Amino acid sequence: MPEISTKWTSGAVAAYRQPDPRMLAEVAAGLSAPQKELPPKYFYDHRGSELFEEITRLPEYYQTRTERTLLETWMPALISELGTRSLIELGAGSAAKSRVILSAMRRHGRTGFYVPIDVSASFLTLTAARLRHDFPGLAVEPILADITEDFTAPQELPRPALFAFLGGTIGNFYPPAAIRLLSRIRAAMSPSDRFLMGVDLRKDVGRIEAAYNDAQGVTAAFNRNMLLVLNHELGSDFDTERFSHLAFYEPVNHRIEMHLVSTTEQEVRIPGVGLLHFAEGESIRTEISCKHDAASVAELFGAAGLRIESWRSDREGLFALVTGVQA
Ligand code: SAH
Ligand code: AVI
Repeated sequence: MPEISTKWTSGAVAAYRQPDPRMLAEVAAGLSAPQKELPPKYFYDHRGSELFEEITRLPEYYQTRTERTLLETWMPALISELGTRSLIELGAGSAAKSRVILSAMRRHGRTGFYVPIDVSASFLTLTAARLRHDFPGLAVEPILADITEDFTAPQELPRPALFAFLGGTIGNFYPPAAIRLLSRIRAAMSPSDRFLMGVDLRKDVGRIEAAYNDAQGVTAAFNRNMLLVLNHELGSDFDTERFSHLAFYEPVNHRIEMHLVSTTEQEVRIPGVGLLHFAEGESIRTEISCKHDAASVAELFGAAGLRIESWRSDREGLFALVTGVQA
């Protein structure tokens, strides 16, 4: 049995002499748009996943610790009430917070079934190995897949299942893509299953912007790492020193935008794409991180055939955990 079923053959495992055709096409399309743009999934090679873990521990990044407290407060009762036997998690990363759910499942006598889905290949392998070690008896079946594409959850899941999408990662999707993803999750659910999603809430702009402009520069390193991923996977010659980190709140669409700004006029070569020109001050948008409220989540859910069942947020209204059922 392979340790990981590969549903997405990414550049992450290919040498740059044979670049992944999908990656090449996405990069070519994104960098030829008037506002140059790259998909945020390309942050996450092993180093990118490690940098994200560092972000989660930053004092400015309130999201992870707030969501963890919500999970610790709510999961024991929710898991007991639902009788959850399987956890399927999209964009699982280190699964650090998922352990709260898995512990609640174990406490209720269900050793269970865990399916972490992620694009970050070697990090996913590590996460799976650590969980197998720490949760003896837990069946861990990682899936290397791009959740912006069709992905298939295992058919024979012990039910009821909980589909989890934590961390506020839904915010990294433009609304049409978010609705497509939520619709696919809904299609994979049975009536007894639940969807659990973490959402970063709209709040004081200063607080949000600080979370993406940390004093230690970890978010800046995470942002620049995308250029190193491109250099490694596609053989491009981005000089990370010539791009600076920019993150700001865009109030019309309620989102953080992260950009890499060219600090000089320069040319960058990407084999298979060509020579790209950057004017001084021209940027590549590398990520959006949409902030939500109950109405915007209800809208996304409604468009995907889901209905909000319950909503929990912290006292300060920083972050929420929401459960959904098929509408
Ligand atoms: N759920 C974790 C990690 C969030 S970081 C937490 O809450 O802390 C976002 C995660 O989603 C990363 O692990 C990244 O590798 C994964 N990811 C990003 N884009 C993805 C995509 N298109 N398909 C699958 N996984 C993706
Ligand atoms: C994974 N995602 C929810 C993070 C976010 O906050 O949008 C990624 C991130 N980007 C910069 N810092 C963290």
